[in-house]
Amino acid sequence: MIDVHYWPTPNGWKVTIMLEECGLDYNIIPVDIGGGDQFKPEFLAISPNNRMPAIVDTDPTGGGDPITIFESGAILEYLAEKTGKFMPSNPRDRFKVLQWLHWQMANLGPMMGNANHFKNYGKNLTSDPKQLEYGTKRFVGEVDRLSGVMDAQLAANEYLAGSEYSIADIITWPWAMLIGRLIDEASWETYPNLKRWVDQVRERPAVEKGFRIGRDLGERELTEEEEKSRRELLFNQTNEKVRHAREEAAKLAKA
Ligand SMILES: N[C@@H](CCC(=O)N[C@@H](CS)C(=O)NCC(=O)O)C(=O)O
Repeated sequence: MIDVHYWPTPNGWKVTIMLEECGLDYNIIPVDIGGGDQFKPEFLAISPNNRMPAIVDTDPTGGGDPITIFESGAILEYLAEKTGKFMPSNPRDRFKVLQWLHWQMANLGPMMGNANHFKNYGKNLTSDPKQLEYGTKRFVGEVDRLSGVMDAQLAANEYLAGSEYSIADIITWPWAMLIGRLIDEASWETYPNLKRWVDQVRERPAVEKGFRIGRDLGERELTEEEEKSRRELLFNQTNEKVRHAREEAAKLAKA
């Protein structure tokens, strides 16, 4: 059985979509990132960067003790290896997939996260619009550039890594499908091949199902007080603030 430490966000959906695609059994363990679950010592012992998703496989590849994995890219590689699905076995094609998987992790995910921060969250964090201008321009600009990179790749290929659907598509789709919402819906006209692929991947039943897992978890209307503490928690993280939780996690790991 696989325990998935999860909250319904693009990085979480990558894992539920992959599990649905592979037909693996799993348990959802909610990590309410607005409520601070990511700082609980028992979670930090699994995911030391205080970010979800993370998994614990109690029946791991190769046998032995349960295996814990954080970082969605590593999780998808592990599940692909465990099931022999969505990653080719020959090195030439495998590395085509892996280069796009790492591209998503290092480029599209972080740039979209930062673009969203400056463009949307920022206005609740500062009353000075000037502070947001440069960051918005820089990161929305990068998202536009990266959308062009995908569009060109998808003009020449059905899927991101070539002719086969793979973990490169599974890891990229949950972010890429939000590009219209982040830039503006009209921007899809600039990336017609990307739009074709977003719609095509969405038609897969496992994608639709994985994307809906735990939808209700994030839907509760928050009070103003809860919103304020959520902002404080998510956007004021320093070494000093998480030190205590990390020390508790280290004690737990030793016990
Ligand atoms: N590179 C990580 C990113 C994970 C990540 O940023 N998760 C966010 C939610 S989408 C999170 O857990 N945030 C909690 C926090 O900011 O404290 C991955 O792909 O697994």
